[in-house]
Amino acid sequence: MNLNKRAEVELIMPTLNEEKGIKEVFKRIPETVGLLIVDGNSNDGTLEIVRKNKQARLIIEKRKGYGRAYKTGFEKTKAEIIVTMDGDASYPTEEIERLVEMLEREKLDFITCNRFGKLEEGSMSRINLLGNMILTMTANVLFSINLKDSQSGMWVFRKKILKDIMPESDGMAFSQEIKIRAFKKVKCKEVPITYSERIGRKKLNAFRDGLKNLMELFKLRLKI
Ligand SMILES: Nc1nc2c(ncn2[C@@H]2O[C@H](COP(=O)(O)OP(=O)(O)OP(=O)(O)O)[C@@H](O)[C@H]2O)c(=O)[nH]1
Ligand SMILES: [Mg+2]
Repeated sequence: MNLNKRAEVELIMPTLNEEKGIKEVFKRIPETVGLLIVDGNSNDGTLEIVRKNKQARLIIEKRKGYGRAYKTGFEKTKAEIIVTMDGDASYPTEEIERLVEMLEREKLDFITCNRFGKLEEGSMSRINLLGNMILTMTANVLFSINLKDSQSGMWVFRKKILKDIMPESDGMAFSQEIKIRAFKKVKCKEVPITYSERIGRKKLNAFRDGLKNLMELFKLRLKI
């Protein structure tokens, strides 16, 4: 696939106070990829850093939530292929082009990246590991799917499928919901990647957010 036309592939990244992470991510994004930052009105140096980056378009989405940020980003992109990842440098930007090519070559609609492919030291605490296992197993049982990582934030997919798989959640549960809907409706693949320790301060509370995601799984089961 020719990735020279920037508009074709856009990396959409939600950020909330990620000044340290985003600096690192910016150094590693391939030039062929468009970049859309959906910022939750950060009060550290994130906005300044994004505004200085010529490759990046910036949207400020004041409404709270990871899912809300993606909904806004998905509405605003004109790209045919969307790539997502956190702004904390934990995901492998160098894999973007290979994954887009895989999407095209294998005529897939949606790729989700499995962080357990190669989990670098320090990238996931034991409580997060356990939480991930429980959430992924529950999702697999409830929805008859076979994911290895239901919480990964790196996806590569065709924009045109959004009408069939758009999640309702505004929060962190957006991530599991988009995968569940995708695996039920379109041609999907889960691909192992390397996952690194995040740069910058952790904001999630593993226990509270994990439990919330678990409840959301049961609620979603009643809907689809
Ligand atoms: N715009 C926006 N971005 C958000 C919001 N909440 C989180 N984010 C961003 O969404 C991405 C995912 O959040 P993280 O805190 O990294 O979640 P996580 O990967 O499960 O947790 P870590 O293990 O700490 O990295 C990061 O780039 C955050 O900055 C929000 O309310 N609005
Ligand atoms: Mg993260």
